[in-house]
Amino acid sequence: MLDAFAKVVSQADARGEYLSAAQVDSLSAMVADGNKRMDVVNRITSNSSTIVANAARALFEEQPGLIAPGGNAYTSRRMAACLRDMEIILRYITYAIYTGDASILNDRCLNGLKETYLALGTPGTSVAAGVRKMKAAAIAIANDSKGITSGNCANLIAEVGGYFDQAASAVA
Ligand code: PEB
Repeated sequence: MLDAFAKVVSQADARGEYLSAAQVDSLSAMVADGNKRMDVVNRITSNSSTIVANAARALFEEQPGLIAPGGNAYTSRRMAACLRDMEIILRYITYAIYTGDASILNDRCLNGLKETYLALGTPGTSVAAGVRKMKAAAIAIANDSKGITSGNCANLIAEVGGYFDQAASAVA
């Protein structure tokens, strides 16, 4: 489990060198944007139930077979497992955003998840579609300019989107 700082330090250590100027610059940029990063996580966290519920609703509307008899989210037990999985994935994505590094997301959540879904008969491509819906909702919430000082968040939002993309492609 790494964060953006530990990651470049371990890379530099592997070469037996100090951090490069480019590495220092990118860490400085991360520090300068630190409040934005915390704000983005805070917004996603405080809207997590809405993000999950709306993404699931949209997914079932698009793929009604999932909630029809025989579907993988049919019966309230499976529906609950599905909503829980989406919540878990979103939570690990917030950890990646906090730390600026996807290793905790990869190691503790995505690693082996595709195989788990295969074994369960859960369609991974449907989980991926659900994750992409959460991505759209989370980014809309994070980018909402109401009530905040406006600034350039393009890099940060691209990074956030990248974590959702990694989660979606890991299970599809
Ligand atoms: C991953 N999901 C399920 C299980 C596990 C995970 C390990 C089996 C055990 C259980 O039921 O609890 N657990 C989950 C996760 C981590 C973890 C991400 C990460 C750390 O520890 N069904 C659908 C949708 C999708 C879905 C496409 C989007 O139709 C999910 C939601 N996951 C789903 C369902 C089950 C499940 C289990 C329905 C139950 C399947 C079953 O028991 O038949």
